[in-house]
Amino acid sequence: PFLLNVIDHPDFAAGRCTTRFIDQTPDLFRFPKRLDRASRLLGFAADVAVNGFPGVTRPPGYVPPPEPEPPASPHGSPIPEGSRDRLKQLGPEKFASWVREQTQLLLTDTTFRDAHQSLLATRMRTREMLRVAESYARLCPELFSIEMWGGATFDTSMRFLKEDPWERLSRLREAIPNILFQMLLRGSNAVGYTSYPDNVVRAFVKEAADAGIDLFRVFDSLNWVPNMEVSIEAIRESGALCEAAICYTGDILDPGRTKYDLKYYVSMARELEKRGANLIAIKDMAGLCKPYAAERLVKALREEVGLPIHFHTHDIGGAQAASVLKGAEVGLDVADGAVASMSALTSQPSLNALVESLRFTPRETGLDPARLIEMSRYWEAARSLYSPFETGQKAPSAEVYAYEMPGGQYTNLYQQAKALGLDDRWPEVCAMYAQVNLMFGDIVKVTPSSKVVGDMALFMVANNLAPDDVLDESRELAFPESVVEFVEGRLGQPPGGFPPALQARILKGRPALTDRPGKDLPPADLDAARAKAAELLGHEATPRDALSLLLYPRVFPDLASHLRSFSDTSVLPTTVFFFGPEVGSEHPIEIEPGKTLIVKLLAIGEPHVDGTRTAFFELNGQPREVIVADRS
Ligand code: 3PY
Ligand code: ZN
Repeated sequence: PFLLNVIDHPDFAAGRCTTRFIDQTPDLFRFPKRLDRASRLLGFAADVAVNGFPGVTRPPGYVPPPEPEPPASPHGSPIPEGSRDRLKQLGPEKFASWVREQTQLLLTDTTFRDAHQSLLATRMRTREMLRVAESYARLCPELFSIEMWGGATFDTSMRFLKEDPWERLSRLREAIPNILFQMLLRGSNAVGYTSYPDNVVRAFVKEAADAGIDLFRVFDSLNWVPNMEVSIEAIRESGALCEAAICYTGDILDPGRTKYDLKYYVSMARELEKRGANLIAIKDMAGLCKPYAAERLVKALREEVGLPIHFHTHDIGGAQAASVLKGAEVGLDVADGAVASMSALTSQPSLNALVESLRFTPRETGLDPARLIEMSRYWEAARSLYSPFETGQKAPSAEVYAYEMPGGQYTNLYQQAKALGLDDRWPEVCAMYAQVNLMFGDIVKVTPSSKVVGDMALFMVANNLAPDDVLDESRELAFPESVVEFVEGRLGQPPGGFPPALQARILKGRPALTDRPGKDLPPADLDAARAKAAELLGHEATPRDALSLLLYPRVFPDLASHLRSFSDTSVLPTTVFFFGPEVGSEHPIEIEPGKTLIVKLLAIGEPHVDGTRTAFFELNGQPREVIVADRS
């Protein structure tokens, strides 16, 4: 291969080579990977069997559960028409009018995204989603939408699950052609934690719509509408539905909290309507919109805005199904729920309970409770595969109203606190979270602004600082990077601006942005990113790969390297992926349609002197040995 590399090299072919050509042309030594897919998969399986999966502890006495069986659906029969067919027939505006005028409470299923993001640290693999996808298409065509992408899933797929998020989208799309697909977009933060150049946000929206997203729920983590404008425009251009969100914080019923009152939310919704939204979402990420507040808010929004209202909440405190129902009484158009076995606590209220609650009432949902029970059984079995990621939370939180911490953050921040040795001071961290919010001027807390509040709370508890100490000029404090960027305006502007004393103290006289951060970011070079992605992947890259790299410049190279070393490991059953194959059990692994490998791990040898071990496999009945470095 070396000689061929030389002869095929464009510089050599063009005669541009000197005697130092070989020394100076390192890519001559990049040879095509010789290992076939089976060997690479065995390499991965052996590595996990010997070293474990990074960050995952096998629970004591763990017996791998069987793969879940999807509900039986009339396979091969025509797929019934659903909301997506209606959108195609009507287009976004007329579709939105239909939503507003019809009488059912329409329902979104969040099980594929927010439910596992909130309950299982976003660890659900595409495999469990694909297994049940066809059943959804046939058994739940009455759903308004399936939320299945965006939020933290993009990051986690690549960083942790070693999957291409685009692949999840397109494969699910193929299996569920009839129901709207919905994603959560963080405005100018796209599916990341920082501001991206406008051309990246635009290209991302276009690709996501092409790959199958029908409805984008877009929000800004400070409710700053200018930060949503590029996304809103790009979504409208793509032909998808634009659902612009108002993030709910505070308590509109509390006369003592006037910053986020009913008027504030109504005027924000009006502004979003003016800017071209097709629907308005109430995004209640911390489950603070209690039943009577939901009633008042939905009623006002329905009266003051001409768009359908879609309510998203987290059942952290335990009262949120009541909020949905109170909203439904005053004209709420769409609500989010998660299938029962993936609902409640930090997740959404139970879809099954909402459907049952509205049976035989004017807002009946049209979904079949018996079919939803079957879905719940499926997800219950799927969830059991992810037991290492369960938080152990057993009951609703009584503290959520005091701390206003979003559902998805609670467990994350706890892990961060634990890593700093602050887990025994957790109540202090929570109380500090609430104090930091006030120090920051009472802000909306949702990714990424919630992370800033959390980082500051940890910083203050770890350094035994009270809010007054933070403002004390005589103290030399190295504030967390995220906090400095926040007061610099790199996430945008909070309502009412930054508290001037705090901003001056942290920036030490440096100027802050007052405009959209994206406005001054130079456009990203999409072609260069694609070329770089190709180099990392070792084969041609798509514009989607380029976006993955631009959004996650440190994560994508690791994913690419994983794919080169081990091939696409999303084909492995979940228990094999996280824990390696059990000795003696046989695993059929379909690496492509119609091509299945039968893998059986026979034994793992004792360590050799060089620190490696041999894993003895049977592959399709033939013995195979794999040498792995033992790093355990
Ligand atoms: C996300 O941005 O991931 C969220 O779920 C915010 O609530
Ligand atoms: Zn949510």
